[in-house]
Amino acid sequence: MKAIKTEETDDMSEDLKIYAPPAELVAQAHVSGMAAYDALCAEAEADHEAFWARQARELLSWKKPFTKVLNEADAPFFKWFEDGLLNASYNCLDRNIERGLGDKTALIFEADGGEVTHTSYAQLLAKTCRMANALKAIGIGKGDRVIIYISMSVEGVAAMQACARIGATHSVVFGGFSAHSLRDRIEDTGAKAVITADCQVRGGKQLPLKAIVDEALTLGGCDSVSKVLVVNRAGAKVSMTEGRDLWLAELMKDQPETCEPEWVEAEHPLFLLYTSGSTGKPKGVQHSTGGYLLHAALTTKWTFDLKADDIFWCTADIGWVTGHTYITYGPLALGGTEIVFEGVPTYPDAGRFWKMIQDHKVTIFYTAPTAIRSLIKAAEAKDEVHPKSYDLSSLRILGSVGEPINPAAWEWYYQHVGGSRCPIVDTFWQTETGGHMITPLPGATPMVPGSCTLPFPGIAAAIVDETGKDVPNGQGGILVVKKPWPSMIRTIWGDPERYKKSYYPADFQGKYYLAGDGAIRDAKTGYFTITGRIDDVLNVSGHRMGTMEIESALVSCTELVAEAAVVGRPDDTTGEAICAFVVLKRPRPTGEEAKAIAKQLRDHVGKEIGPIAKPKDIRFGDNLPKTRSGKIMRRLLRQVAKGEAITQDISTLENPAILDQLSQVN
Ligand code: 6R9
Repeated sequence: MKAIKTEETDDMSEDLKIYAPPAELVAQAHVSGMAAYDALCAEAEADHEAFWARQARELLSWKKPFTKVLNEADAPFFKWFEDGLLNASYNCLDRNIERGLGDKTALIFEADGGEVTHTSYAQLLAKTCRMANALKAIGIGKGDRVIIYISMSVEGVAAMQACARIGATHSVVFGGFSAHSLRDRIEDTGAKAVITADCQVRGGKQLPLKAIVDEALTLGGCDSVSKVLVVNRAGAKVSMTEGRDLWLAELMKDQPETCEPEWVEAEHPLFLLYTSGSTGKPKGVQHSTGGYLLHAALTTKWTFDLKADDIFWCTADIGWVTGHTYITYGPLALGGTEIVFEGVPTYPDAGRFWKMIQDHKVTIFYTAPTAIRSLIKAAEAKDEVHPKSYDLSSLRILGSVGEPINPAAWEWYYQHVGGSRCPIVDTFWQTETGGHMITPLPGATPMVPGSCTLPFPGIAAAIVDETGKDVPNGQGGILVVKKPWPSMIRTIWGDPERYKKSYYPADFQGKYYLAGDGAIRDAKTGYFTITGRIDDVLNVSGHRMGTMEIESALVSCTELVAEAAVVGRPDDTTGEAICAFVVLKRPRPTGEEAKAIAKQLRDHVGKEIGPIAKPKDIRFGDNLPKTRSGKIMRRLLRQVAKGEAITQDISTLENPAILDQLSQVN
């Protein structure tokens, strides 16, 4: 990988706005300066396996050291460090205590209402072990799957660690998903147990969790579940089914505070996490133990430059991959101190993030562009919630994840949150990649707003055309990764064929990992900019949603909906917004009636998938625009959704009048 040279920086600034990393950060960073970055890239390029093997030996503790690095015999089902034995929870907890960090704070938990609790490494280990023993007591062991449906909490992190400790594979389901989505995941994983809470508390409100688990389990297909373990978060009223449901605290009460880790092979599945693809049901992305944990630790170290006295705050939920890698695994594997926040950025007001940074003296802050954009709006409307009203001088590094960050939001984040002192790491990666793929390193890479800059050392990212040929810089194309890397997806749970088809398609002779995003490299600097998904996946507030999933949810409202097409349209706050075009089984409604039906359909989608999937716009037509062969003209619908003039040839449209109908927002 040819990296840009620092001396080119002056050159580049003629046409690009370049932000150099601050000298004092460069001086003490884990990866200090572009020469160090270049050297790491060169090391990986010279011997890919040796590079990763060195990192795996330096960063992880192995019960039995690996002797094999990469096994490509069954490509694209790659194996890394396959004969090594380790345990993820041992790496995140015990070994930090063995290194003298037992009393160090691992987690600073701040509840929705503002109460703060500190959990030391020794306490987190004790809690994890008691939970691990509790899981064993109900018959969970190595290879069993456990669903975790809980909000941000110490228990949530401990539950993931407890599964890892006994070799059970966890699958965390975001607390915003509906009973139907939860049921689908339970069924697909064949989980033996569900760990949940009575409720979650967000924005001053209690939202049920246990009741949704109860509902999911009545929907059918969940026979594998024999136990539901319930955390008492807020004393909410729940019904407990005799013989199936147990209060977790009661089960843990008499369990010992020690639990011998289950030493697993590096390839043992640490977790499954469901994410949307362009077709069909969400995919259960399977991650390994060794390779995944390695990249979680290495990227936390290099991208966030995590040091012993940092206070790290990743605002993502543990229900998303970002919460897995940069809350549960990466920072803990390095013995860091991190914030776990239960609430929402706008409660009690939109200054909550800034107040928490001030109160906890956060040094590294990692959030999503959509959060930044909504906080910009609030801050510009009211000084009290503007970052300038808080002392944010503890910050040294900022991060962004989940979607492209537009240059205006980048500049605001840089100036107003980072005081023009803190580098922003715009980290491009995916559920499937396990950790950062293309990102600046804060003490090395000169930054350009809106660009995720250069590949992480050891990641062979490239841009190719449809035939797999490299495209020259300055020309857009398809983002691929040319060599396997340790934290990559191993398979789609229960569907290896779909894994192959989705990520190693025949178009590239099955040789390159297909990310599903388009990208372009700057002609001069070689910097990457992600141009958006090239498939039918939307990114709404950093959440991945398949258009097909939302369409199926709409047409599952069989009494009303005949046909539906879903597209994305740009949105100032959420990045993309969901726009649904619907043909009803009854005459096309207008006015108040149309509004009422649109609401009914939104609620239906909320019930089928979860509130995050509710379309922002719903529009009704007598028909959808189709080609002669009956294909829905999605490109046309995207233009209609944006309110743009139609530039496409619509001569094949049977009834052009429907375009007027579909332009009307309800
Ligand atoms: C970690 C995460 C992955 C998709 C990905 C891309 C988009 C993520 C981005 C970004 C531009 C960034 N994406 N980070 N686009 N710049 N820094 O978000 O995983 O939920 O699987 O989403 O998000 O489109 O393909 P996931």
